[in-house]
Amino acid sequence: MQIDFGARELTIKLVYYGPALSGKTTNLQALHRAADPSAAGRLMTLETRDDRTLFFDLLPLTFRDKMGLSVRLKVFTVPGQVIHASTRRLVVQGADGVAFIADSQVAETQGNADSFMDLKENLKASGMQLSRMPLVIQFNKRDLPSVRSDDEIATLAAQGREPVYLAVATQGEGVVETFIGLLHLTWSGLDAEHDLTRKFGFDARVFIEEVASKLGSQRSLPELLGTCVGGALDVLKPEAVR
Ligand SMILES: Nc1nc2c(ncn2[C@@H]2O[C@H](COP(=O)(O)OP(=O)(O)O)[C@@H](O)[C@H]2O)c(=O)[nH]1
Ligand SMILES: [Mg+2]
Repeated sequence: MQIDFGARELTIKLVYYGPALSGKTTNLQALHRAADPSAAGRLMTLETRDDRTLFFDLLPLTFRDKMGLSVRLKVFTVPGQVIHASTRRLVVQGADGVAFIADSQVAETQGNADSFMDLKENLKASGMQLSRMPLVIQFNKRDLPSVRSDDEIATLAAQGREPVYLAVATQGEGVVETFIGLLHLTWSGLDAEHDLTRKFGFDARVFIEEVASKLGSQRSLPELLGTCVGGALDVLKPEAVR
């Protein structure tokens, strides 16, 4: 995170991580489509001819609260292919929060696990710890046949502390929910570390609801946060939302 007290501006870095072709770029495209033009910058995406992300994607989003505080969210994706390890390492540097986009197809189970280990190692290489990183997990491609069952994912989710979301990113389903969960968790972590709410006189709940509405969601924050199918519900319980 970068803080500019003079300009009352915060810049937060969010990273969409996961195996190749799990739907990271598709999540950003759906967010970009959903976002009010006043909030969204240009989605920068660099792809090779086979539709795969070569470097990374970047979606800049900017929101201003009523007190004049600007919050800039830089949302990145990493390229999933094994050969792009060094790019992934660069992109996770300085991340404030991570959304791990898993592919729900049974055949991709090992690919998800490998990518998760890779995330852990790349964070470590940058002096960060996965266990201290605000993290949400999305199981994408729920529309495909041969996906892991809802029950199986709920069981997995119950074992970890990370909020888990189900999504069909191509149809925009679960995309805003995942993003708001990530933003909420990331903000809570940054606030605990830097006391942002007090320093800026900032109302996080009002702000995150404003972000959700600029992303086209009419739902209240507790409702949005409640869409996760497991994980750290204690962090995400409505009364924990300030
Ligand atoms: N059926 C289905 N296809 C998806 C979904 N999300 C992404 N895809 C497709 O999966 C492929 C890879 O998606 P992309 O976002 O480029 O993956 P990335 O490598 O993680 O950035 C593309 O052909 C997408 O259209 C989904 O929810 N359902
Ligand atoms: Mg991509």
